Parts: sequence; C-alpha cells; structure tokens
Amino acid sequence: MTRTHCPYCALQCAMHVESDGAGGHTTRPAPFPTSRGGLCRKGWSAGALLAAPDRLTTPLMRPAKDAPLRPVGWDTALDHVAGRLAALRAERGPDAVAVFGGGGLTNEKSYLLGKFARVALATSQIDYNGRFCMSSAAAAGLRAFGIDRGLPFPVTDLAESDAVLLAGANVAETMPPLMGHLSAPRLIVVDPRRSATAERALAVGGLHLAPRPGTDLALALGILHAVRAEGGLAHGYIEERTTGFDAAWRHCAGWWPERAELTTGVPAADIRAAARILAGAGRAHILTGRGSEQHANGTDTVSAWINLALALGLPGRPGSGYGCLTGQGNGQGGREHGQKADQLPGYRRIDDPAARRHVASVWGIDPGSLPGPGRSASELIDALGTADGPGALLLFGSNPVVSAPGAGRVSPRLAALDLLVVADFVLSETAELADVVLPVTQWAEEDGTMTNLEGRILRRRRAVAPPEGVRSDLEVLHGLAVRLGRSGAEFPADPGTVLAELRAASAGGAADYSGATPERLAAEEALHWPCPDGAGTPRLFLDGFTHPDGRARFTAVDHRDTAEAPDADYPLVATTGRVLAHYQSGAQTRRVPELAAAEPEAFVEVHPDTAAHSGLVDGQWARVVSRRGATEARVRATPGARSDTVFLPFHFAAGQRANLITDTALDPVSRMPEFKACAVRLEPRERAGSGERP
Ligand SMILES: Nc1nc2c(c(=O)[nH]1)N[C@H]1C(S)=C(S)[C@@H](COP(=O)(O)OP(=O)(O)OC[C@H]3O[C@@H](n4cnc5c(=O)[nH]c(N)nc54)[C@H](O)[C@@H]3O)O[C@H]1N2
Ligand SMILES: Nc1nc2c(c(=O)[nH]1)N[C@H]1C(S)=C(S)[C@@H](COP(=O)(O)OP(=O)(O)OC[C@H]3O[C@@H](n4cnc5c(=O)[nH]c(N)nc54)[C@H](O)[C@@H]3O)O[C@H]1N2
Ligand code: SF4
Ligand SMILES: [Mo]
Repeated sequence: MTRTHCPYCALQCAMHVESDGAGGHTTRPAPFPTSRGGLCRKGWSAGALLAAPDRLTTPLMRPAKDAPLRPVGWDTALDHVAGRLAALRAERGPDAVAVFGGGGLTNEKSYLLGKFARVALATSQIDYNGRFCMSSAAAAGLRAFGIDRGLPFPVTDLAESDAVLLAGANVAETMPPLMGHLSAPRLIVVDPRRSATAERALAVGGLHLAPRPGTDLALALGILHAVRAEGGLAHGYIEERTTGFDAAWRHCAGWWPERAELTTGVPAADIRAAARILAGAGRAHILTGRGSEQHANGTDTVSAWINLALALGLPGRPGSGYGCLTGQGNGQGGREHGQKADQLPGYRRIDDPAARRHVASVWGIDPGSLPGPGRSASELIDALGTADGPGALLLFGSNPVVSAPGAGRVSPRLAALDLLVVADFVLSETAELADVVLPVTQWAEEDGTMTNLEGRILRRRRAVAPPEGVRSDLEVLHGLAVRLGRSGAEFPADPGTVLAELRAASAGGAADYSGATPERLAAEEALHWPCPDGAGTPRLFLDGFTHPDGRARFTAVDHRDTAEAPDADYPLVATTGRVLAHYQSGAQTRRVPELAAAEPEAFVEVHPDTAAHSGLVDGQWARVVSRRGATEARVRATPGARSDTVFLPFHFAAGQRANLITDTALDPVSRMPEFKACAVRLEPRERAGSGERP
C-alpha cells in the first residue's frame, strides 16, 4: 500500500493505492486536510486507469505520412525524432520546432520541459494547456497582488468563513470534497446554470445569481455599487492597503443594480441581497472558476471580482480572502517552472534581464543564448505548419484535438506539420494523428511533486511498477537532449535530481521552492510556496502584498460584450464546462468503464421551451451549430436553465466535441480563449429521435 495523490484535479486528494489481489489496483482515501478523507467518483475509480486495456507500451511510428502507426523500438523512435528536429532547425532556425506542455505534468516534468525547449532546442515556441485554464486569473492576480498563487490561503480556512461567493465554479462536480469545507458559510453561487453547486447553495438558504454568460464583469460592478450603497466599503483597509480605488470606482459609479440587471439578467434585488451578505459577513471569501475566467474579457472580469474583494477588505485579512480555484492536478506548479511562453522557473519573466542571468547561471549557459517570449497556446496552434510557423511539435500532457477552442482548425494545422510527436500513455485523439507516439509512465507509476490549488507542494509517489516498455517523460527528454548534443547531466532523468535543480533555479523567484527538500517534503504535506527556508507560507499577504509598495492595486475595468453576439441565425448563447464523471478531454476517464457508463455521450442542457422552439424534445439528438462548425449532443431538457443559454460538456470526442463550435477569440492580456460563450442555434439531427449514437 502506498500513499500518493489523485491523478486528476487540483484538489489532489490523498489516496492509498493497493493491489486488489487479482493483478489490478484499487484506491481509497487517505487522511489529508484538504480532501477531509474524501475522494470523488473519479478518484475512487482511478485504479482502472492503470489497467486500461489499450495502454501504450511501445513507441509507434508512421513509416510514411499517410501510413498507419507501427510499433518500433525506443532507439529507432528517438533517433528519428532527434534527427528530424536537428534537420528542421538547421534548415529553418530554432523556432521551427515547438513544444506544448500540460498542467497535469509534475513540477519536475514542467521544469525539464521548459529547459529542454530553451536549452536543447533553443526555441521560443513553447506554451501549454494552462493557457486555456488559469491564465486570466493569473494575469489578474499578478496585476492586483503582484503574485499569482491560486488560493493564497489553505482550503480549510473556508470552513470558518461566514460567506463565500463562488463565481463560475461548479465545485460540487469539479472538486466534490471541497464542498465539505463549504457547509458552514452562506454561499452565493454565480452561474448561468442552476448547477449542482447552485442547487446546494439554494438548499441551505444561499443565493444563486444566474447572469447571461460573459456578463460577470457587469454583475461584479453592480454588487460593488450596492456594497457602497449599503455602507459596506472597508474604508480603512482601502486607505492603508490598496491603491487605485477612485479610478476603479469611476467605472463602477454608473452600474447601479437596476442597470446591472439589464445587462446580466440578475434581478437588482438579488444583487443587493448578495451585497448585504458580503458586507455583513465578519469573514468572507470570493472565489473564481473557469465560468468567470474563460472569456475574451476574462482578465478584466477577474479584476472586477478582485476589486470587489478589495473594497470589502478581504485579501490578506486573516480568515478572509480572494482566490482562484486552479484546475489541473498540477495547475499551480505547472505554471511556475517555465512551460509558459513568457516564463522562466520560479515564476520569473523571460524578458527580465536579472531573471535570465540567474537561470542561465543555474543552467550553465550564456544568458544571451536564451530565447525570448514565444506564442501563446492558441496562437501557437494557429501558426503550426504555416510558412513562418513551427514545422514540428512535441506534445506532452494535452489533447488539443478535443480541448482546444475552435477544434475544427486543429487537425488541419497538425496535419500540416512535418513532424508531430506525442508522449502519452494512451492513444488520445491527438496521439492518433502523430507521426511518432512515445509511451510514458503515468501517475502511480512514477515519483515527483505536484503543487495543489493552495500552493501546497505534495509528493506523487510511485505505487506500482510501470508496464514493460514504457519510459517516463523525464527519460524521454533525457534521451532526446543527449541525441541533440547536450550532456546527460544537463537533463537528468531522475526526478530527485531534477527537483534539486528546480529548487536552485527557483531560488529568489516569486515561486521560490528552494526549501522544498526531499526531507521536508517527506516529513509532512504542509509546505506551501514560497518556502526559501523550508518553513512555507500557508497564508500570503498578511503583512503586505507583493508589489514594491506592499499595497494591492484596484484595476479600472468596465464591462465589454462577448466577442460574438447572438443574432437571427445564431440566437442562443452556448457555454461549456464539466461533469463529475469525466476529466478534461476525456482521454483518461472515457477509458474507465464505470465513468464511461455514467456519462456515455455528449448532451446539451436546454430549457424545455427553447428546445421546443427548435423542434426538439428531451432525449433527442440535436446539432448545435455555430459559425465555426457543428457538434452533436443529446437534448437534456432542463427547466432551471436560462432560456437564452445552452450548456455542453467538452469531454467527448469526434463529432461530439463541444470545441467544434467554440470561439477562438482571445483575451487581450492573458490570451485565454472564450470557451464560455459563443452564438449558436439548435436543430434536430437527421436521425432525430432514433436514439442512435453518432
Ligand atoms: N469532474 C471534473 N472535475 C474537474 C475537471 C474536469 O474536467 N472534470 N477539470 C479540472 C480543471 S482543469 C478545471 S480548470 C476545473 C474547472 O472547474 P470549474 O470552473 O468549476 O468548471 P467548469 O464546468 O468549466 O465551469 C464552472 C461553471 O461555470 C459556468 N459558467 C459558464 N459560463 C459562465 C459565465 O459567463 N459566468 C459564470 N459566472 N459562470 C459561467 C458553467 O455553467 C459551469 O457550471 O475543474 C477541475 N476539476
Ligand atoms: N469547451 C471547453 N474547452 C476547454 C475547457 C472548457 O471549459 N470548455 N477547459 C479548458 C481547460 S480549463 C483545460 S485545463 C484544458 C484541458 O484539456 P487537455 O489539455 O486536453 O487536458 P487532458 O484531457 O487532461 O489531456 C491530457 C493528455 O495528456 C495525457 N497525460 C496525462 N498525464 C500525463 C503525463 O504526465 N505525461 C504525458 N506525456 N501525458 C500525460 C492524458 O492521457 C491526456 O491524453 O481544456 C480546455 N478546454
Ligand atoms: S476531487 Fe479531484 S483530486 Fe479529489 S478525487 Fe476527485 S478528481 Fe481526484
Ligand atoms: Mo483547467
């Protein structure tokens, strides 16, 4: 029996992995304050992942562009990849090769992947799927506080709060054990849908505010307006601990609740009720999730929620705060160690000369040889295989054929590449298109560290032996780097050695891991970064914010409409998100029989009147059509839904991909795509009502 953490989300529930006596493995919860001894259904069934019948155990390669993938030996695969990369680079320069990472990778993998791109390939072209996930909240957090840590306080603080506002987070499905910390506070849930979390709030006397998708910014301004009218501003705190209130207020002054109601559809009385709850709470928290953030105005929207939190005096006040709920298993650590286009380890900026000098000295290279910032994820995908874009892509830990916005454009871009290399443990929809597939170890088969939503550094421990034939991501990077002429010692395959180097590279940076020694990590799981001296920082901002003047900054923001407005042809707004049983692109959970059976197919949640208007009834297959494409989903008639809005989960493949319809518009600051709002129409699918799956 080995104690480790869940393969999936950022809550990183602790679990024991043990043999089931029949060659398989089971999981059960282990004590851990964050998960309170709980696991969700995905955690309980995670043992089945280790036994996936189509687990990859040998490298695959296409002998010619259109030929099928065939098993080959590791040396053949790695020699081929390194040879092609070197040739492309010689022909077209280092930026001809691109790298795409993921927020599920351990800290060690994220770090080595960033170093591999900058040192072994010398390319600026690296980004990762966290761009699709956390980037707007990260950008807004940096703007306001000078640092970006999802929750700047432990999850257990929430249980002591009097009121918690959850904006665009459906934690009852996306982090179920977190609900255990939310039974005491009054809940205000902001979600266009009557989500499972909204139901829970209503059941215990809380509030559900259901704005039109993409209008949270106006709602936050409306609530702030009402807070001021209620006399709820924290004047002393605003004076002593912040700057910029007056400029921010100038945009807010016109958003009295009745005007906010016109834009958002949330009744003015509910806006005032929310303001009263927050202003009257001794301790309160505001938390944002992807519903507020995944918009072309996502950064400003998060800034508006942070402004509200600052006006109430919450951040840095003991027992209160603002936080963003990170998403992927290592959503936090994955954004600190350099797989982001503009970043070096320790959350340093790649365009900062001092940061370049520090990291180059740890890497033993000339700072001048480090590339500059590259393209953001969505822009990188658009550039693949174009005249001045990369001709090769190495992909670790993402499945963009399913999860990238406007997914219909992704496969043609991948097909235009000279070389697509995917490292995965299953043949994901993206791996299916690769020229070379490298089979890697997964979660319980490897050691490493993960940083959960509280900035808490955890140990992922090896609990089972990997199947014969697979290698770890670190071994893959090591093998490629050596073939590209770097020394093996520069790219260690041992996670402990990588952690030691990561600690040195992060030292003195915002996300300082230098005190995260193996001994310290082994002792207890309560080490929150920054931890320069090994003591850790569970709560940030108690004495001051990270900006040089120690103050938090209000940001002057105003409402903007979504990139795409509904019209006569596309009269509805579609928003997208998650269900309990599936994880992300579904590459993993669609392979777990229990989870696949629970949610076997795509659905579209739609108000019964809206369905009827489109000639549809509950249970019928519909086509959901946007300007970019169409997807198929079974109608789930939902009386609690807004009549102008439909919802689709994005976990399904092929013709059921929600991302076939999503908008590729980007937030100007974070480059976050607008996953959460696009204009659509519904129509019956051809074989409507037959009950057949497409
Ligand atoms: N079961 C499960 N859990 C997961 C994951 C998973 O795939 N499956 N993924 C993990 C990851 S990576 C992430 S990022 C997190 C995400 O966790 P959440 O942010 O909780 O997940 P979502 O379902 O994407 O979005 C939350 C809610 O936003 C609402 N929403 C849509 N548009 C808007 C809007 O304009 N405003 C507001 N206020 N709300 C809106 C949706 O209706 C939805 O209920 O979950 C993590 N946990
Ligand atoms: N419409 C819509 N689209 C969305 C979202 C949305 O709300 N709506 N949410 C966005 C968000 S928040 C996110 S985080 C993304 C996530 O979307 P993806 O980036 O596609 O995430 P996953 O499905 O987790 O893909 C991970 C892949 O890597 C593999 N993998 C897992 N661990 C490892 C590892 O350690 N090493 C290697 N080499 N491979 C590994 C898995 O088997 C899987 O194939 O989707 C985004 N897309
Ligand atoms: S809540 Fe997240 S970490 Fe916990 S068991 Fe479920 S998927 Fe795993
Ligand atoms: Mo995410």
